[in-house]
Amino acid sequence: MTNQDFASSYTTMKEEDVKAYVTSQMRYFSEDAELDVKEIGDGNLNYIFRVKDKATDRSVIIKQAGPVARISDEFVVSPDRNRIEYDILKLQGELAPGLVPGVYHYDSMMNCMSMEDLSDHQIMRDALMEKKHLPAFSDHITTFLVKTLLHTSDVVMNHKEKKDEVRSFINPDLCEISEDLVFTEPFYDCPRNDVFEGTKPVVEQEIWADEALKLETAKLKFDFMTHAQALIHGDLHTGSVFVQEGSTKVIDPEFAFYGPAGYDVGNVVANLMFAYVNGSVTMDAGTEKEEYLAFLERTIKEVVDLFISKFQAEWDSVEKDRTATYEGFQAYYLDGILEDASGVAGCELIRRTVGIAHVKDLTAIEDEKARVRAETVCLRTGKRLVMDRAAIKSGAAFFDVLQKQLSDTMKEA
Ligand code: SR1
Ligand code: MG
Repeated sequence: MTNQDFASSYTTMKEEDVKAYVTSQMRYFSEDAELDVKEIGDGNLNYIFRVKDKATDRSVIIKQAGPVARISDEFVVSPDRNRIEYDILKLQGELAPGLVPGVYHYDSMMNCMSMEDLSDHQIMRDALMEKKHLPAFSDHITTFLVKTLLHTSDVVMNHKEKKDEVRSFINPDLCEISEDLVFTEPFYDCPRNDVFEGTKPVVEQEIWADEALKLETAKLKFDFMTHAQALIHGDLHTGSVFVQEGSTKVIDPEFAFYGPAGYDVGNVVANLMFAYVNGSVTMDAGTEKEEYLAFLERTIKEVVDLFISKFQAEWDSVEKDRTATYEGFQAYYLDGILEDASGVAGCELIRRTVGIAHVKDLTAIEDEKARVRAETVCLRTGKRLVMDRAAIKSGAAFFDVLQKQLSDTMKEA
């Protein structure tokens, strides 16, 4: 492609096009630079290219949104998600410095953006599959959550400016995916679901036949669609986090929109639970297993408890809407976030087990019986987190739900 082509018409780029794009259009590298370009994306939606100058090792990431999802043409998704991702990464970088990658430019014609290369980091889900301990994660992620969720809310923001932000981050296609994949399809025998054969009886009896559970998921879905509380990441699972010793970077906020703050907190907790369940059924008994599970237990509890204490401290230190200072309002507001977090964690545990978009923590379990046990624990924990969400208000309370379902299910085996 010529420079002119990049400026006047969209094309889904291949590695060769990216080489031309970064030199002639972006002018990030000189024309004679010897570049190594690799498509490294393994997500469900986009194309990610790493471009590296062989001589200097200088590198950049180009992320391009196509008109349909990578996982399936069935999902027609507006490329505007790339603009949303660029804008929110800039904002999150200001609110939570050092906890997101740096972004360099956005191109509305090619629906692509460039950003910092985090090759020295590893995707957190992969690190957890390798049973690595990440002791800094709970502190980093709770700072990210508190700063991004509280400071984009009506508690702190000028209400008119906040409404402008709500408009700017309207994200109908990506929200539709979550409405369908998280809150709707996993709770009935939807053709798009992908249920592991051995787990099917549990899904049929304990999820699809449970009318009370379905009612609660409907409430959570309508809350997701109508509660424009804060600018949420919208897909904060462990595949959306890069880690390195002492460093955490939250990536991929293309599902961002103004929604319930508890959605992000719940997703983090649920995905730590997947790692815990994986470790429980795949690791041999011994010190390594005990220490790894103890690290995860501590992390699950700290994510909730540090979120609560940092949220309270931040709330107390910032200038707020007058009515938000009334006695009891902070507790009411935080209670609502925790209740949503529990409900969403529950839906995430169920949807990643039953729906189209799985997690490696479950699918990589080779032993069929162990996988069924792990999936059963996730389904039952998810159900309790949804049903009992009004009473789950601490890290210990979240973890207790998981531990009880794990021990009850293991006894059945
Ligand atoms: C069609 S996209 C499927 C899933 O991948 C993303 O990471 C989101 O979690 C979405 O639900
Ligand atoms: Mg993603």
